[in-house]
Amino acid sequence: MFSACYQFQTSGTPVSCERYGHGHINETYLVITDNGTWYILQKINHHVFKNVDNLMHNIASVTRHLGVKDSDPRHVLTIVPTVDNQDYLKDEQGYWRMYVFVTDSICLERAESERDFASSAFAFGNFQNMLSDFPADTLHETIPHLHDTPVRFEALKKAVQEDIKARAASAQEEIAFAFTREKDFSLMTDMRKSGKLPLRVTHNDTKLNNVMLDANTRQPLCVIDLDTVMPGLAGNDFGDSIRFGASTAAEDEKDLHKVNFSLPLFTAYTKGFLSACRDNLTQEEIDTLPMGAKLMTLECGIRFLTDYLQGDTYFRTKYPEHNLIRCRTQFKLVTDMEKHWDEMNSIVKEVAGT
Ligand code: ADP
Ligand code: GN1
Ligand code: MG
Repeated sequence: MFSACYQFQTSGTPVSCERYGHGHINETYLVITDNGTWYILQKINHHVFKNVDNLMHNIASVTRHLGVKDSDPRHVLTIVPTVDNQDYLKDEQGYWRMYVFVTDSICLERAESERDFASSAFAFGNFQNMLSDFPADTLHETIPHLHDTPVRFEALKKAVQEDIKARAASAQEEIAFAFTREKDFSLMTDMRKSGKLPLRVTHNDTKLNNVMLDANTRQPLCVIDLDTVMPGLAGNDFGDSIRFGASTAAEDEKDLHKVNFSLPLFTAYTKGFLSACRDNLTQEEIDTLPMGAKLMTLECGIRFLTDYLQGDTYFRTKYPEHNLIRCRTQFKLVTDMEKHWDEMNSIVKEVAGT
């Protein structure tokens, strides 16, 4: 066991520490103590999060803000302090933090039903609402330009030009796919710049596996993975959920016939999300929800592609083409969304009652 396990104020002494979950960024472990209490221990990815102090400052202040509104540790992610009363630990292996384990919960890699997906939508919509009175200017930018889509496109162009791993030849079709959509990348950032879209405090990583549901009732419990809570666009939070959860297959499915964009799942998410935060959204924000879905999917596709071209230094991969396979699923979903564009817009209008 890592010595870090013993450096937090746990109830009981840790007796086991096993690798846990399917996150692409941090190393996550389940720690169990001798009195049967469960904790989540994470080795923070310092390559991705350059300033851990700022990162943990964000998480501590956001969870404090949420905790004032709802003190149930199953509803708000709860930091376990170190024995020295700090929010994280630095040792010779890296940076560590511990969270209270959200008990009797499930975390899904795929939507098993429209109802589960709608529950996750409610959780993320509600999360955004609960942070609507959070002082955004006190948050640090933990990943600069995370959803700055034109900047992401420029990064892809540079990776293609440099081609440091000589992989561009094996990704010609994917590169062309992204390049033919160059104009799309600035659609929402331009609206933000001209003041048509407001900046909100958003989660920015609204994957289905970043929300915990009650194992029995399947009701939403808790939004987790708060590393990227920063000012952002409501449509991007909506869109990132759609990208991951409204697909009929896993993010790294190799058989693209199995990867389809599901309109019923899109509808379920739209209903859940808008039921939680519709009253706080502007008409422009509502109108751009489908665009958020397409752009977050396109962006994630080019992030995987860029990482593939650069030698897989960002996302955790299991085999050499893993990022390219992930890119292909995202682009398949973009193609599907383009085919169903009018329907997506009609669904949003109908659910929002506009
Ligand atoms: P990453 O940034 O690598 O995605 P996450 O914080 O999302 O890391 O954690 C990875 C996984 O660990 C989650 O998808 C979830 O299954 C599990 N997990 C994380 N925090 C908790 C928690 N407090 N309670 C229960 N499970 C958790
Ligand atoms: C990463 O950390 P995780 O696995 O929840 C990534 C997201 C991507 C996602 C793709 C901090 O999310 O931005 O959309 O992978 N998180 C970070 O699955 O880069
Ligand atoms: Mg995660």
